[in-house]
Amino acid sequence: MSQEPLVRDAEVADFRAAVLAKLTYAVGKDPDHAFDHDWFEAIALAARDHMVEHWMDHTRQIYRKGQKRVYYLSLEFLIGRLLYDSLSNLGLLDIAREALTDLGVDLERIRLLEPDAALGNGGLGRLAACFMESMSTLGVAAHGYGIRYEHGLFRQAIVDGWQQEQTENWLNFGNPWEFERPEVIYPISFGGHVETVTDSEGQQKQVWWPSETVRAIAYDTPVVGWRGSSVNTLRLWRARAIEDLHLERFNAGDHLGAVAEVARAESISRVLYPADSTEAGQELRLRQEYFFVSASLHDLLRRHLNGNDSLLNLADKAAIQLNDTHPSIAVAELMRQLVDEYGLAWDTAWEITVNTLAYTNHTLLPEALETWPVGLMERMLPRHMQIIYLINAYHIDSLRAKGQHDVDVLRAVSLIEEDNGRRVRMGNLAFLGSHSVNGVSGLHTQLMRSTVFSELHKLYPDRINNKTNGITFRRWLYQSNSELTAMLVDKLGPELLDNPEGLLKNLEPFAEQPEFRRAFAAQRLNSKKALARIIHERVGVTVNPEAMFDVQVKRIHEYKRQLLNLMHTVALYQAIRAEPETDWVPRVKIFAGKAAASYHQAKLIIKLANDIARVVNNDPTVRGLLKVVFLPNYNVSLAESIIPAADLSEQISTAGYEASGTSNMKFGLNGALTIGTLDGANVEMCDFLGKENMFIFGMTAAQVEERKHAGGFSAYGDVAASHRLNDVLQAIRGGVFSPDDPSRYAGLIDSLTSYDRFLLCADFDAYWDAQRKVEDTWHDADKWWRMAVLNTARMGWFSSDRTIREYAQDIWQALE
Ligand code: 26V
Repeated sequence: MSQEPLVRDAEVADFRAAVLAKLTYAVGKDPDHAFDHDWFEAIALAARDHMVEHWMDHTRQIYRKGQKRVYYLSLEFLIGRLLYDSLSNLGLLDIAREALTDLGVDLERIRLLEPDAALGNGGLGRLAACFMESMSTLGVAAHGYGIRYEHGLFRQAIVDGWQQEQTENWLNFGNPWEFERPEVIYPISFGGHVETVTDSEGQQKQVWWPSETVRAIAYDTPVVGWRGSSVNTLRLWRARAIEDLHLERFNAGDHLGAVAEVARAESISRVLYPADSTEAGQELRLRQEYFFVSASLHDLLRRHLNGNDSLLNLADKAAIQLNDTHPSIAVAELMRQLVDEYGLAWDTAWEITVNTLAYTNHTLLPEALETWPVGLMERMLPRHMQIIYLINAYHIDSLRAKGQHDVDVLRAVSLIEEDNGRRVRMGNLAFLGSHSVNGVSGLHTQLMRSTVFSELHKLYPDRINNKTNGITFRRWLYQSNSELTAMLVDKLGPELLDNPEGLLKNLEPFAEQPEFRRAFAAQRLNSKKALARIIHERVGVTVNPEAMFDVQVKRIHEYKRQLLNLMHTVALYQAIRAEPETDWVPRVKIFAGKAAASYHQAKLIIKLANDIARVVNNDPTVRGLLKVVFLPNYNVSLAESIIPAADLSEQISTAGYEASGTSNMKFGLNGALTIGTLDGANVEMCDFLGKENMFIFGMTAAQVEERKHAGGFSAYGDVAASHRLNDVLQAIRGGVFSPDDPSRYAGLIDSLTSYDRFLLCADFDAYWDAQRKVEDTWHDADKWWRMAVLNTARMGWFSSDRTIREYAQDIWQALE
């Protein structure tokens, strides 16, 4: 952006003055005695002031126009740091850098002091954060609603190769981005019983007499879009007890009892559930879900009534998107508020509910589909359980009325699961209570139609639709890879920054220019050197930045098949030892990711990665041709350092299991080549990039399904047919990597051969062959870098701006 030098000087001076004023009057420090953290706070507050101006303008505008609002309900927002995000979107990054240099403060160093806001587990939470940024960029009048967890996702330490979970404390030094709203407060109730009463007009009503009430208090964080265009709000709820202290009990001498109730109430927003899709939640999880849903619905209905005379037009003015089933109790809660609190008739309320709500599904894994025991629901939310029974009864009656008497069909579409103890199926509830049900990639949406929701899909054939995920290019390119961004702007013009979806493809011809390819490779080398320094600092391993960086970073899960990658690592290790003279491609295998605390198999895989790393990295015959690194505590900030430095992106889930994946897109955008299965959004990536620009291998989802039906999970056949696979399994099983405990992996390998649920053995040879193609390509540098440039050039469609535009047009009807 060219700018008059004088104007720019004035902006730099203004920002410097603003930071100094914040340091003095808000932080209470003298510049000569300020710590780095004081500077961070002062800079953040100065940046926040800029946002607030836009925020108020924007909010006033939405009110004035009566613009339709979008509410994104999500139990997770995996935000990361906000300093560069805010400065960059406000166009203040260079100005701030210069202003601070004048003060002798290094912005790069200060930026590292900000803790990640890790209010999410993985893909689903990060998607919510990307969507918030895109909604602001596109001017969608959006509000994110969630929980202000005091502790985000646990910190992962690696001790003797094992994962250890440590408490995360992101709020320890305060949070300069948020505004506490002590006046925005709602009572949220639990438990008790429901009574049928007859009102003065002889109408029967249900009255809920809860046994427990807590308060939800709002905390608002402004979310600024690209170029500061519009600023939306992320409103997170904190739980507080009704009374800070039970005084009667305290006075009676029961000092612990007096605070126990407070602790019980406030535990609701104490900590993020650290499980991903492996563990059903418990009672506290349901309390969290209901707590934030109830507060958010109260808040948005109140806002609606501020600008409208009635709730009858709610669906015209508000769209509520449910991020997975976690907020799906919203179906019953919206009905309850409309019927019990606002006195609407059931049918009217139902029509409003369905027209307002929409549901996104993020996983088909059966163990991840939420169900709640009927007994628990009856105890915690008795009125909601009644409402759910009523919804179910009307639904089943209407099907019978249409002639549907097939018990299998009726059982499949029921809200109550009968065979496994009686449980409420939250997926079916979300489906019935929404006008739109979407998947997050083409394949995933297809599988929703043919598997979990097949019967409901037959009844409502127009309801399921696809919205392939995307990522915000502001964070995942401009901020995390400013060097590459500068190169792209240099070739394609500054307009690129405002329209990467349209203009990135203009990079294609540069793939043919040797000089540009060299520059592209040289830039990658810079990022790799920076990552090599981080690796050395964090795990003490020296890696060669000229080697191929082969990266798999994501939650550790059996279906994501980090173990398959480790098996390849072992095969490669054995091959190098067997033929040390061959012209091997030097490689660094980089792994990172957290395992759910109770997911033993995933934790064992982390230990195996560390065991293999120790053996391989210290074997002199390998001569550094292969290094293995497990980087601890994967989070958004670490991802920002790793992704620009990757040559090869591993996206190797069993086909049919990864709903979309989004790191695949981040890597592709930054010019890494993908080795992957035809799963999730890899399929769409293949469509856009061309098959010849990816390394696709392995069984397709259809083949996986076929093998499943043939009962084919035994891997004895695969092992017998492959010497290489056999050698790998023998080595791991026999303790080559665990001499201190030779049988550590016997169980893991035995279960893999007898019941290979995720088909690692079945895909092993194909994966090995694909890895050889990767090496052949790497040897041909021209070819490699041509492909890399084309990856960046063709990723424009994967912008979350495109995704949000599709939601806004097809589901929300919310584009101006
Ligand atoms: C489930 C549970 C259940 C118990 C308690 C905590 C908890 C937390 C999260 C989940 C569901 C995880 C689902 C998820 O993250 N899916 C991912 O969504 C991404 C965005 O759509 C997608 O790219 C990934 O493929 C998909 O795995």
